[in-house]
Amino acid sequence: MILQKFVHVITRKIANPFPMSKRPISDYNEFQKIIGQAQNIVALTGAGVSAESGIPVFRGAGGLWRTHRATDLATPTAFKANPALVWEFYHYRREVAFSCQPNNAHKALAKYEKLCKEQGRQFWVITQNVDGLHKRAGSENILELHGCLEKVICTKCRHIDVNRESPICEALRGRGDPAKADETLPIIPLNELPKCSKCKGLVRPYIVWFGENLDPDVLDKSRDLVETCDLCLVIGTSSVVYPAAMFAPMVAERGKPVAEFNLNEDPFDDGFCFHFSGPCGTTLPKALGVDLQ
Ligand code: BJW
Ligand code: ZN
Repeated sequence: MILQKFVHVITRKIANPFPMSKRPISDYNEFQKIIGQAQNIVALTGAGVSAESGIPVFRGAGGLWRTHRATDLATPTAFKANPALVWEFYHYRREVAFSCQPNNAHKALAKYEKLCKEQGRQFWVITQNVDGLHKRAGSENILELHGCLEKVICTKCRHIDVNRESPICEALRGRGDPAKADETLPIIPLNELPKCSKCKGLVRPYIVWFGENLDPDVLDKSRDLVETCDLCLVIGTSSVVYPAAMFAPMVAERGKPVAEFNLNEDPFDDGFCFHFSGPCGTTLPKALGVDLQ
């Protein structure tokens, strides 16, 4: 164990280009030197990357839907207890996501991926987001760790459908607006909730909820990328939800540079090389050196 820690400290010191610095630095020029030489880059994204598109984050201000914490509705227990309420929440989330546009952070990542492709370098986005905005911005190498809002899965036969209809069923029309105190409306009966196109069973959002396993193929591919990348960007995530939360620290443990982009002033981990504080719609295009005009 002690030997393992010693190896980590040594590898970090070798790979960290700024051994005198105790904390991550915010030097755009130095970052550009590192990213310009990186061959396998991973960008791990969270809710903060979509905040400037108008999609609320989960924790902190904006994390409530009516009186409920968003993370309390994103559970299998909540769905079992009240599928209509959870569907109202997701119907609202779908309407918001489908009507929002990718912002400069999504666009910068997509543009940088294209540049990497032209130069024979590898660039992947591993996202915790379910809003589909990376794809709509033009990113192609995307792994969606927590599912996506435009898919549903049958609770009976497990059939997965892509469904961008809004509302997804007639009973949800006009429901779910958090600003309207419509929890006094009658609960939508089970047989009026969205149904499977194959077996007519109840479908649920294709989202990974707390306590549920991630898609094993997505998880394996993500781990492979995290274990082999030579640079990791960690953008707009509180890094509290596992397994995603361990990815950037795993890269730092291997002695490879990690660059964090977050509104927070303080870095998540002092083992990261870079920390760029501020809205990532501004910091990320600047750091990647892409022109979005
Ligand atoms: C900006 C910005 C701007 C804002 N610019 N920045 C103990 C140890 C290890 C694991 C566990 C444990 N106890 C329980 C677990 C398991 C659990 C877990 O991690 N719990 C933790 C809370 C402790 N994990 C799971 O259950 C996962 N499954 C799993 O591990 O299976 C195996 C297993 C099961 C059971 C036990 C043990 C193992 C599944 C996790 C599924 C997460 N699902 C959700 C909801 C679904 C998505 C949806 O409906 O949309 O995913 S939860 C929610 O959190 C959502 C997000 O993807 C996820 C992460 O949140 P994120 O993206 O970081 O958002 P925020 O709001 O937290 O942060 C936003 C950040 O942006 C902030 O830092 C801002 O400052 C910043 N920001 N504006 C830059 N403009
Ligand atoms: Zn079915």
